[in-house]
Amino acid sequence: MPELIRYEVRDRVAVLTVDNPPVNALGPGVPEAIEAAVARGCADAGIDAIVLIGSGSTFIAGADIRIFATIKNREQSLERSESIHARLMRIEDATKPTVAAIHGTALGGGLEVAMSFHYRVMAPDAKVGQPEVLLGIIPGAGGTQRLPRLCGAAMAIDMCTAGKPVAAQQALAAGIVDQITGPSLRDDAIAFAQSKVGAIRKTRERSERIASRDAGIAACAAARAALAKTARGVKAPFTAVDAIEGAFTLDFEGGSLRERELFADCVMSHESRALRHMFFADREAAKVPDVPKDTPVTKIERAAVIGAGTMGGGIAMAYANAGIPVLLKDVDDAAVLKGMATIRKNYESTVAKGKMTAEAMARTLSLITPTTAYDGFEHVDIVVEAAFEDMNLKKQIFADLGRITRPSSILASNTSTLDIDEFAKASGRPRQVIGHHFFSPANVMKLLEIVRGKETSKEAIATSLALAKRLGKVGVVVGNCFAFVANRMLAYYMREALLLLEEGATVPQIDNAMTEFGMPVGPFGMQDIAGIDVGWRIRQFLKSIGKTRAEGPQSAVPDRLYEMGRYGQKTGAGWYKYEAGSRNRIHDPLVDQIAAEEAATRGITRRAVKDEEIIARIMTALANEGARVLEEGYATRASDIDAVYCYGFGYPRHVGGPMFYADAIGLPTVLARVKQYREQCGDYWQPAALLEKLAAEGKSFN
Ligand code: 3H9
Repeated sequence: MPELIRYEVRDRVAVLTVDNPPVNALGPGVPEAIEAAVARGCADAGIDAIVLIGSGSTFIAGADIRIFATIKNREQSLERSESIHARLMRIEDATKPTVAAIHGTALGGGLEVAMSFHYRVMAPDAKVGQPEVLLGIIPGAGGTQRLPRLCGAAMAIDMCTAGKPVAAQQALAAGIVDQITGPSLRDDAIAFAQSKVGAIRKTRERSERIASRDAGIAACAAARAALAKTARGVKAPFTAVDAIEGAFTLDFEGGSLRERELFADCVMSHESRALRHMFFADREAAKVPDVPKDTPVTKIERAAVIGAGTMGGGIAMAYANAGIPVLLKDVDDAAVLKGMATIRKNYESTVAKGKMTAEAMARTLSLITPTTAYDGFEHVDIVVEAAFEDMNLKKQIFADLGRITRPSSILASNTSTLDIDEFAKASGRPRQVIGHHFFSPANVMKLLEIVRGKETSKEAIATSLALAKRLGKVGVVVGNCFAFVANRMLAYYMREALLLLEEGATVPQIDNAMTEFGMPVGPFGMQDIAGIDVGWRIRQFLKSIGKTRAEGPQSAVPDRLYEMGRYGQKTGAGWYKYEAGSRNRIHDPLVDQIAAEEAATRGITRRAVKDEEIIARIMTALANEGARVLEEGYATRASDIDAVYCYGFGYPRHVGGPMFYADAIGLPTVLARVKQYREQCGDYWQPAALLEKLAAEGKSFN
């Protein structure tokens, strides 16, 4: 068994090094080992003080998240938290001063351990945080009680409800840590510990920041009111506030007990199961079975984007935001200047919102160089093509790129519908060609669908995954099927929404049902933003090659809107009406009338449709198509599909993605629904073979 804690002595200070790679999580044995090492230091006459430090890249990243899945019920959760609570009390009762020395991140249980030490010092680039809400839980080892004692109600609430880590300067100013160290954290922590010999200070006994009960209660009330607007559909942030309130209304023991009870409620919730699933889904997505971890990766130092339209501009911003210089090429000055003006406007609006400084904007903008020629393309490590969806145009571009760029450059396409292998052939360098499908707005949406062609090299895939992380995105590798995974599934989501509309639901009813479910915007509101003309163009292209977006009846309602010039928000009308200059969606009975006419043409008797049916049908369509994607091998695992849908279209992470949601309902139920809809709606509902197989075997997708 490797040692989880190393115990060394330097100048009468015991240095305890946690060694539990990769992130020193508090897995089985780690809290016990910390307690034992602290006790050893206290018992050792040759020791005056104790320092706890992490090995590798970080201090302690919190509890081992996998452990939560082993908690069977509330009682077991209470037992386990009581045990860690008692352990941290014993650590805090150390008879010699203890110092936590933080580098990397002290998160969740990691910060809780640090707060049970008498002092904390941190490296200038380290961060501390209580990110538990992002996992649907709250701090469960005294965080909601010790943190307010260090930094007061407002900051504790902020940290525990938003989950965002705070940087060293802010942590020092707030009183969470006592010193920011110089270049040697270890040496400085030892010196700091020596300066505290004889000075024991227990966080749980500190009262200055929680002295005003009324102020604490008022801060909690204000936080609840603010969360009611921002934290829709999730419970954990509210629960964190309830727990923090206990720091102001109860003594330490009472507040800690309340925290443990609230933690137990959270850890058993669907919200927590779903968010924990998504935590691992994000990371699993980076693992591609036939692309080993040690596959060589090209460091992307310079990039180029072709096409300065909405997507190309957004992609250039994503690169610039990551500090990568990027050439932005379009056919003429007018196009490229228009693209640059939009980019500038986007940054200006970020600055106006206070989310970026003017200097940072100038610095970032200076990384984007507009051009109308291929000059400089010979120096770039990657080109992302984001031209119009036209096969011949794109093939020409890839042929040019194959000639102009260095043999090692990656040639990526942002196509959403076209065959990557055709571009690969045209380039003459198929191993370097790959799909990089961004989602609009490309500088914001977190998904990067990485599409591997027949001959794409492992190096190109590994480089794309590393690049996605650098761009702040979740990269998911998918196969080269029509529309890839995200848009292929979206087609089924939209098909069902359109058919429900013809059957008698209204546009606002369907949109509201889906936003109540947790989507940021309903299917029709989303199309009004994206442009009904965009969908029309894709349908025309598909018609020309004898395809449809999704199997099943094709509603004619979107074409009727297109023919009326109703393209969505940009034309003041689409699925909704809009008043001049406003994005407020207004229900338009004319759309109901068109839907009724099309229903009559298809012989459908309209009826009242319940919200539950809307959600169930749309979710079943997604899961069934997701199962087909899996059985055809276009996604590696179900959780990749969950990541795709969450990060590409804003599917609520706290629900866990469409495949996780199906697992939660139970695959036999999902299968029964498919069969029921086949009876009710027609033979276009056919269960995926994988769904039938897994349901019969009592298994799940994930
Ligand atoms: C908690 O503490 C509750 C307490 O209140 C109660 C205490 C009793 N557990 O992200 P990376 C794995 S709740 C298990 O790619 P980075 C991760 O899956 C916890 N595994 O690295 C990955 O594995 P693989 C509160 C973990 O450098 C590998 O480590 N804490 C954990 O980009 C590398 O991860 C958090 O929520 C974990 N806690 O980022 C912190 N953390 O290689 C969650 C990571 O097999 N963690 N792994 O795919 C993070 O935010 C980031 O991992 C961190 C490093 C910033 C630490």
